[in-house]
Amino acid sequence: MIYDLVIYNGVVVTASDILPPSIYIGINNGVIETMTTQPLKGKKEIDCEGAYITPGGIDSHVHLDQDNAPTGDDFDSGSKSAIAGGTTTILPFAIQPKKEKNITAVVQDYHKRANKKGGSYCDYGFHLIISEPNEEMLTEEFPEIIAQEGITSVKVYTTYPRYKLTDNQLLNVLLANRKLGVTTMIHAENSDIIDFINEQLQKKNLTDPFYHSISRPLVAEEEASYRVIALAKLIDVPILIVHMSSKTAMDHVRKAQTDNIPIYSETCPQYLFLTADYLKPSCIHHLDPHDHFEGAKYICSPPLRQEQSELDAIWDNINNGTVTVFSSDHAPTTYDDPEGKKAGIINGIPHYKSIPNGLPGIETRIPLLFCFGVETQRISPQKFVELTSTNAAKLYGLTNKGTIGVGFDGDITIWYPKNRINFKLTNAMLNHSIDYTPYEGMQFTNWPRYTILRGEVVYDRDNSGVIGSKSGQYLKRHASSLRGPLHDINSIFK
Ligand code: DUC
Ligand code: ZN
Ligand code: ZN
Repeated sequence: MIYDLVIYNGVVVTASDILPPSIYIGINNGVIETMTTQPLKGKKEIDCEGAYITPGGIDSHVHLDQDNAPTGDDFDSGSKSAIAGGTTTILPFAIQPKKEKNITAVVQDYHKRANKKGGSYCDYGFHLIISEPNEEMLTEEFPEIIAQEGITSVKVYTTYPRYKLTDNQLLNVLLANRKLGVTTMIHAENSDIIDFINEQLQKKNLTDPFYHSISRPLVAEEEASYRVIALAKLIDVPILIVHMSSKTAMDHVRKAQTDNIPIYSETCPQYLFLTADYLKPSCIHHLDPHDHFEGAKYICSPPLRQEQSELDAIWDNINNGTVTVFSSDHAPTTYDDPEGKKAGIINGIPHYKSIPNGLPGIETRIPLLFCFGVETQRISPQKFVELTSTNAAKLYGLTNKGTIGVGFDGDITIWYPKNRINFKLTNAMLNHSIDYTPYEGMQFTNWPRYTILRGEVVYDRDNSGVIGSKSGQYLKRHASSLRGPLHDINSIFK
């Protein structure tokens, strides 16, 4: 038997195991057909030279082709960048603008966006962002979308006038999602605290990029995280709190998990690797000492935190199991563009409130955690796989993805053998359409050598980089399998 692709002489890592290097992986028609110690023959064969083999990454929090980021990545550049960073599946958002009543139209619009330039380099699905829920949407339109489009997750916000829901609206969404088996992702920051601080800063004319981080203090995330956990507890429904950056907020999640309440947590590279110092005009990591606006490159929400101890606490919560998924929150904006980060310079004065929010990171997410987590032995290889792929597959119902096993899609990342490469990252090395990376100058000790999407080598770092075509498929998803049956619903909510 000749397989389409055979991968051998590498160390296969799953979320639970590290297999011996004697395993041969045989892939046919895009699916892993066998894993055996018997040597296999393939039309194409890859000798991994003893390096790690991990499941293709799943980046379950990505913003592409959004109206609020006209200089950001679209599906073309964003998915290419994903592939070059070892990610084979992405879950971007389809966003309901407040005035748009028809969410089916919203999803159709995002299908068009995904196919605008001929499709995606990697597989993809959509989460839906709901900014104005109503009874008909939740009980009639949404069940149809789940059935037809396989969209089994919804993101909602506790902040931003454009998106935020009241607690009452949130409860209605949670109840509907419980009945439908949909996972709710929540952006948890207290909107009134942020508005209040903004007013104080405004009065004092404190508008430099750094004040963005002052305007969104830890306590805003802590309070809102605690509150949404309480709301989820009331309905007994799974939620994922996205992009967590605070130790105390993580403590709330850990306590809830200990009490067997289905609360999940997401964190992102920026909350492990960058402090609020990057927002200051004097930051030594900025490229141009004469440009006092460079802090704008690091504006994201929740903001980068001041204290290294907060970042260390996120690492601790990765190792103790509180963190469920590690996503990029790739929400980029070009720096040097009047519609990009520089929209925050008005009449020559920086105004942090007008600076588009978000960082690029779809391509650097996996290499960062591999180099500074696995290779430094700060986390185990299995934890790396769990956070970058397996848990996202389970949480978001990607039943063919998330591990290396017979019957699963042949989505695979092959690394270099240890100590083979060592380089300083520059933005020119990346495939996104953004003019900077927050990780410029960091020393990387590894990078995906090959990315394989359903059995096809789509990225070969030493031979032309991204070589795949736009063969990414739209993925209809299933209900989350991360948690077993819920308790019986309280009769007053039936
Ligand atoms: N929330 C996100 O999820 N991404 C970018 C900005 C934000 O507030
Ligand atoms: Zn958010
Ligand atoms: Zn986001």
